Amino acid sequence: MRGAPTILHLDMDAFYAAVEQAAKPSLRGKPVVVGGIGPRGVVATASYEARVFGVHSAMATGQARRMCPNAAYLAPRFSLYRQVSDAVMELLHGLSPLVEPLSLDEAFVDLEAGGTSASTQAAREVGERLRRDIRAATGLTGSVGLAGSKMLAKIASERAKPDGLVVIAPGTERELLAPLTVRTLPGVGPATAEHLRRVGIHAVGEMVEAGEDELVRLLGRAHGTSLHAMAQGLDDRPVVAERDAKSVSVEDTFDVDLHDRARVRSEVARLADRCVGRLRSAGRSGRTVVLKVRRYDFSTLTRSETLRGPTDDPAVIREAAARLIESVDTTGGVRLLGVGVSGLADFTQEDLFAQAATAEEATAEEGAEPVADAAAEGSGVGPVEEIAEEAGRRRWAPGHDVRHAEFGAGWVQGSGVGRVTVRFEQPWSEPGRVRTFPVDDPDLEPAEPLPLVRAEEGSGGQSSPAMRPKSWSSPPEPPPPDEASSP
Ligand code: TTP
Ligand code: MG
Ligand code: MG
Repeated sequence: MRGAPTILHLDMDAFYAAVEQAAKPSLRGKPVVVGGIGPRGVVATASYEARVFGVHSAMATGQARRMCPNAAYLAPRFSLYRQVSDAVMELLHGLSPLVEPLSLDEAFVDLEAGGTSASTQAAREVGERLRRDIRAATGLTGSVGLAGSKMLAKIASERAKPDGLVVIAPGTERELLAPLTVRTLPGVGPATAEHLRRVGIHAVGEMVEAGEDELVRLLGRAHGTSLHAMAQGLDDRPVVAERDAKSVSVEDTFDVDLHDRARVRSEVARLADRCVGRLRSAGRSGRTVVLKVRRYDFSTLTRSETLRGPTDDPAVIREAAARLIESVDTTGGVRLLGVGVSGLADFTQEDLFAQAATAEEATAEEGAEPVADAAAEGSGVGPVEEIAEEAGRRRWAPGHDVRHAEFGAGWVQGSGVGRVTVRFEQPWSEPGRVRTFPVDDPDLEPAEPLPLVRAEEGSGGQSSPAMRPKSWSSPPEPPPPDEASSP
């Protein structure tokens, strides 16, 4: 816990949707939903304009379409999000060597480690400048939280959303946390919250009042002790530079050796859930589940199982840990149990969407089927929203970039019944016009995303070349002389 708010948490606003709005002038200020657009698709995120209608991350896209039929529904473009993320992370690295990314759009920064003086004023100035630099380099807004600990910095950036900055002055943490739901604390997932609810604890302040002994009784020693501290705003977790953390684990030592096999199993399940809580609060996922058992005679053994891909799914990790404990003889009694996950990776969600997209692609390539798919998906929805694959070869995903031999750069607004509708505009142009082509028009081809901010050589503007990601430092090809790019 620091005396000055020099831990910074940044989270970009409506990240994927904001990138799409920056790329597509006609969508600025409008509801935009990015996610799986197939029949079983899930919303990755929605622009704030779409959130007004109740659309949010992880909702079925079908449900979103019913709530907000007029939004633009776009397939994600991960490579572009990654490029923008790299540009933002580069700016963060300019502030301090200690940058801990939690996902593509989010990171902690230890400003003191970067030489910012330990004062509210200095921290606030760095935060405001960062927001301006992000805007200049990417055209996007991010929200910044500043506090004396990671937990509070993250709460601050949530309060700052969208497009703001909030400082939590050291010394006010306890008061600020007291009325908030227990779920605010890192490490309180649905299971722990339910545990607490059953004994009448809903708010963070009630956790403090319950006292450490009671929390330890309810949640076990390690978890109870750490949550009691967190509830008072005492959070000493350091900002860990990226890639330093290779595994996440939790363990409990029991006051009395466990002999009952059923109890051992239930403790393992509980530890697995806690481990998932840690994993998720770090925004990560892992491939190898590790079980640690210390027996009555202090002999300690570990067992591990490697999954096919990284996960942060509590059910999957719980089941793996359950299989592992079955291979351990615990008849003499157990002093300690631990569950860990290693082989950590980031961005589980992206992986899931990438898999979903591949699956959709695979279906789309099977010939006659996709037409039926498109028809099913299109029921009750405007035809421009569909992905269809009539020709059986080319697939025009809504939102993806194209280039037309005559009209230049644009993006797919929709396709269906043998036609594809393209809007010809670029990130730096006025909103462009729409034109429709046959899906197999030889003049039309898929294209790479354009940079969001055009490099202006030697301009006196506020953006300097250093702020742009390396991959964007050369100007893109000039827009073709078509009517859509008139300045
Ligand atoms: P978030 O930072 O949680 O959300 P956001 O940036 O869209 O909106 P805000 O922070 O302003 O509330 O997630 C960052 C990106 O991660 C998001 O734009 C899309 C992706 N994502 C998913 O793919 N699935 C999800 O369930 C969530 C929460 C996010
Ligand atoms: Mg965000
Ligand atoms: Mg985020």
